[in-house]
Amino acid sequence: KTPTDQPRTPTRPAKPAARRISAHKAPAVQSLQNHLTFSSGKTSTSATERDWYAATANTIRDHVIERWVKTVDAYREQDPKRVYYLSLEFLIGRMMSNAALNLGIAPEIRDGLTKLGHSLEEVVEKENDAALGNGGLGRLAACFLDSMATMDIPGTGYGIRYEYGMFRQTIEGGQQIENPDNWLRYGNIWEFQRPEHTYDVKFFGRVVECVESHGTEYHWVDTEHVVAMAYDVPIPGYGTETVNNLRLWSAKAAREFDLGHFNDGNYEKAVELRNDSETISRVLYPNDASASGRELRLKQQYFFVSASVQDLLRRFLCEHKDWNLLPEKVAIQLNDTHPAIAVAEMMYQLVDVHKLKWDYAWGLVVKVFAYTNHTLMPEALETWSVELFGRLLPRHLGIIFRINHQFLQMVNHHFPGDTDLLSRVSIIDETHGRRVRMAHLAVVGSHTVNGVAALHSELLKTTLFADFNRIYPGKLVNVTNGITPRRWLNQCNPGLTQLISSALGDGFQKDLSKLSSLEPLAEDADFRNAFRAVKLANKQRLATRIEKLTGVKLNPNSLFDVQIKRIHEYKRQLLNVLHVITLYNRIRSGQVKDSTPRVVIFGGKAAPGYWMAKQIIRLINDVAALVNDDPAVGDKLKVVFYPNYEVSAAELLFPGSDLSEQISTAGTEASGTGNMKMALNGALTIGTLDGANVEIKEEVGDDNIFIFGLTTPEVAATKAAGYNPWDYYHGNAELKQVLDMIGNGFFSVDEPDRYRAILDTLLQKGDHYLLLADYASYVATQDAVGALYKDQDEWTRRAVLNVARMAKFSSDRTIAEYASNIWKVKPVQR
Ligand code: B1H
Repeated sequence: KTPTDQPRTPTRPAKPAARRISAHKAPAVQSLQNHLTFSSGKTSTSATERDWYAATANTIRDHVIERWVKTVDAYREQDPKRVYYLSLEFLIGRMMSNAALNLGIAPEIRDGLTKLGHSLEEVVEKENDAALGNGGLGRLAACFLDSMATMDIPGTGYGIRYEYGMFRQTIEGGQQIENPDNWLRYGNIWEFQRPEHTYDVKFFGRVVECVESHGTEYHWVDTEHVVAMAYDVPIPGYGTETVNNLRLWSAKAAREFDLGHFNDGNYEKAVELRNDSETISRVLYPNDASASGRELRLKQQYFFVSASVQDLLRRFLCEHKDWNLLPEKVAIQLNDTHPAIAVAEMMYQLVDVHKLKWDYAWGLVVKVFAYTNHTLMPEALETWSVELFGRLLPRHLGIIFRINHQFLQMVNHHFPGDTDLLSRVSIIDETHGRRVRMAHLAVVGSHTVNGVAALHSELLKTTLFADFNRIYPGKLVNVTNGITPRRWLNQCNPGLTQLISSALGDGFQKDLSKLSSLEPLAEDADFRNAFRAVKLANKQRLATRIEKLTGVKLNPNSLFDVQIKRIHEYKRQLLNVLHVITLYNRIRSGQVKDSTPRVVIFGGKAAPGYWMAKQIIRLINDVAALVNDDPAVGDKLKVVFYPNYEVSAAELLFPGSDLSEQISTAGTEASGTGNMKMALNGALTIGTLDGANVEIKEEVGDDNIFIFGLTTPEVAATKAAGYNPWDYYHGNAELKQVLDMIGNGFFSVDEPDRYRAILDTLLQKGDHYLLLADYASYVATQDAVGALYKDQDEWTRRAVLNVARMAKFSSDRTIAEYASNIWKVKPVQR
């Protein structure tokens, strides 16, 4: 007899009763109407589109909450090892469609809305992106949350609930204007305020040494306090009951903080100071891959780290008494050095607050932490002046000094007399004023340090962390980045998803290796036609949006050549522009009779203080204005700058791309993840042997990717040999013509000198990113791209093979590697 044959005797009557009113039993229509009435206080006649969004989101949220509370219970009962992902950025984007997809209720929600006379597509547009990140690093954190939940790994994200996320970009007169991202204006259905989870975070003050019989105690006194209040965001996994938690901290003024002034009768001063402390979580710093160095940024870092460490230790202590268990129950991943101060905070909590012995505490700390490095760019390596650090966090500076002292003693023991080595690896840089090197703190405080693609990890071992690789052999490893196929295939590309499902069935969403079964279909003409039709429809959809946003009308049969990412010199959007102008000149001079019609699309934000990046945006727009209006060019070439590139825009742009531009100078892009999203959506890559492009090439095969340019060793050799950009300028007539046009004001007739500085960085200032050295190779490769595109059948065959060979780049694979090699955490069986 199976258990189901037994008559059911309800042992706990409360449970079945609760089930009867459970949300997921109610049909979608009923629930939508209920929420419209009882959550928004509207009727279908008074409801706005935003009210319908709220009703839809609330309906989906009910299903999420049911699983969320059960997940919390399951974790409490099973007491598994947990992983805490500390990140100053979580670039989540919209949550509603993703939740519906992951829960498997998208069809019934769509249906319900249709019955009520609305469309899911319209309603979705009412949701603001949660843009709590700059670019790849923040989006990676969001993909990791999705994968951890999908794989039933007990993972929690910790970050900041920025009141303003990434600025919204508008283009005025060709130039970037930054507008505040007031994303919480109409409330946020996806967050739950947790006033019961608040922590005091201390700043400033001084340290008092007390010599006791058992040793010296340090008391951090006269501090200023800020309260961190938790806001929880549910993270539903795909095809599982698991819903994990993202806990974001918001700064609130501490009560005693203003009471002093209040009692003095200075009410206004009290309110003013409130404002000051709440500034900490006001806004995301919009600098991708560069450190800001501002005091408020260090405050943000310590604020969220301290709250998170207090919170996870509280949870640990609720369930355990034995500190020896800490490394068996807790793994903490540092997303770059931004949360690296957690190493010092954990020592502070263990030694000063919980009174553990220093050496014992340190042994625990190193077993708990691991650190991911995301960049070799020198301007992104965080250091803080000892003066600022000591003023803001005097006790933590003392702790770091002691960590450093013991570390340097150990190094000196193993490499006696190598004083250069000691000064190179010291956590305190004594050569540029005294500065705290956060990367060194992170390496010393972690058991494992990883790079984010094979090439990047090798470069870490041989360059940035070469000394550490000698001191700690085996500590440096690689974990190649990945992307979640739920958002970046299923959600953003329903056409391709349906085509794949009809060929292979479902299942690839949770096991991307299933895509390999598409390989034989690359040889199937019917499948290729269907694949091409999907791509065309996606391009049509994109073209419609672009016309609405920019007024530029596109021919969807053109080759859509797309570069979307943050604007940075190392990413070389400017090299792309040089190619665009080359094409323009060829068309104008009638050199090519039947060139492949191209649409070159750029998208991305420049850091507000990064003048050169902003110049590049302006140049793109100036070139676009000229090219798009030139009747001699017509459909042969169009140039578009897509404004306000963000996650929701990416979801439209990746599926509508034919050609993926991944053209950074070799050795500069740690990984890239847009490269993976493009290929997964059936674009071919034109790229350098940089970051994860190297591994994409390995997977798709040399024939199915366009590789050009200098390799990393060649870049080094070229520079070592005394690179002279003028040689390339004089040696290539097309290049010279393009550069002269930029420099002489061809694209800025009203201000001929506008792009003088761009020209100067290339010719006078040494062309640091070797655009001129790679130009000829890039243009020749682009010619091959254009030629292949004429053979639509062959192009499509290769595009299908790209999709079929993307299994490696699922973030599920990435998370599986972190889980087994670094975190030692297992899925929770339910
Ligand atoms: C990446 C950053 C970054 N690397 C500092 N470094 C920041 C550094 O606000 N800050 O101070 C913000 C971001 N972001 C990117 O990480 C790499 O450039 C990409 O190549 C990589 O794919 C991505 C994820 O690993």
